[in-house]
Amino acid sequence: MSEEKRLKIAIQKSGRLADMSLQLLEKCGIFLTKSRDQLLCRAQNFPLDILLVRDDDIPAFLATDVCQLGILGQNVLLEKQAISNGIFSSLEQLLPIGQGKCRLSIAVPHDFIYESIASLNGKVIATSYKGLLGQYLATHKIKADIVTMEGAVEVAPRTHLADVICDLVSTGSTLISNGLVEKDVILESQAVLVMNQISDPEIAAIADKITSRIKAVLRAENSRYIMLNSPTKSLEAIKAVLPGSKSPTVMPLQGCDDMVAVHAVCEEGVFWDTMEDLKDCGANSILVVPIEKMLD
Ligand code: PRT
Ligand code: ZN
Repeated sequence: MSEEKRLKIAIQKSGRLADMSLQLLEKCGIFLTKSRDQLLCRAQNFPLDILLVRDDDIPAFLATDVCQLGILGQNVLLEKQAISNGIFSSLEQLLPIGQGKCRLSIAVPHDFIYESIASLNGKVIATSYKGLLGQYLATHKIKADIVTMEGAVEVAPRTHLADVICDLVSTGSTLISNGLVEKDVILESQAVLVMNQISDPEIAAIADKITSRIKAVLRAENSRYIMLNSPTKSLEAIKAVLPGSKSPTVMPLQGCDDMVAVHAVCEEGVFWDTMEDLKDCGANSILVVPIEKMLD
């Protein structure tokens, strides 16, 4: 009997994307058997193995077909593509996950006079992203020296290792506590699902299935189900206010000839402002509920 074919997906073992990646797979109905301390977890109910590794290693695992899918920051993927001569070019970003958002930015000390990117000419820039930074400087025709650091990039100006830095920023508090000011954003990044070309049709079918489950989970997470009662005459105004909803269901309300019930899936955020706008249009009994699963 031939062995069942299984797809391998690599996710970060520990760090900012680790819990999110595992939870995403669990929300796709995938349950793991082995403990997270191991390198490889096996899904019980899906032909999927999960490799728990450092995020920086995921592009190489993909490129060498050790795994076929991976979840990692765009910043890591694009940097690997920038510094290598084509070995990562077949890796494709399938979808943004909407988590791990950050930006790769140039930041300078308070007393550094930064008028434009040209102020970097002749300066020393510390970074862990020499590929992306190098491309950015070349595009803007800036000649600067790049000092590569693996971590603690933010201390480089204070220790006179560099004049300015290029590093990931999310809240900005690391920059502030190191007396640095963000000036230029080189890249807006977030976690992405990445795939390498798959030649085996059975593995490709598993990849399609997991990808469409991830898409469905992300779509459901970003969507809300709205229920409200509307005066019949206000229906068009109310439909115009419903965010990201294509064709709401409209039903009669028993005993109220001039009112209807409206149910809609809204694929955009439903904020208090939206609810207040709906109320101003004449809606009442407005209910907004989360959606657990969604498949077209
Ligand atoms: O061990 P392993 O190599 O797997 O992990 P790692 O230490 O390389 O990565 P990790 O877990 O720190 O980050 C994983 C991914 O999270 C990154 O590749 C980014 O895609 C994303 N991400 C999102 C961030 C940040 N936000 C972030 N703020 N990665 C790093 N930072 C660092 C940044 O380098 C700086 O030191 O946080 C500091 C700045 O944060 P703020 O909030 O003070 O601005
Ligand atoms: Zn890393």
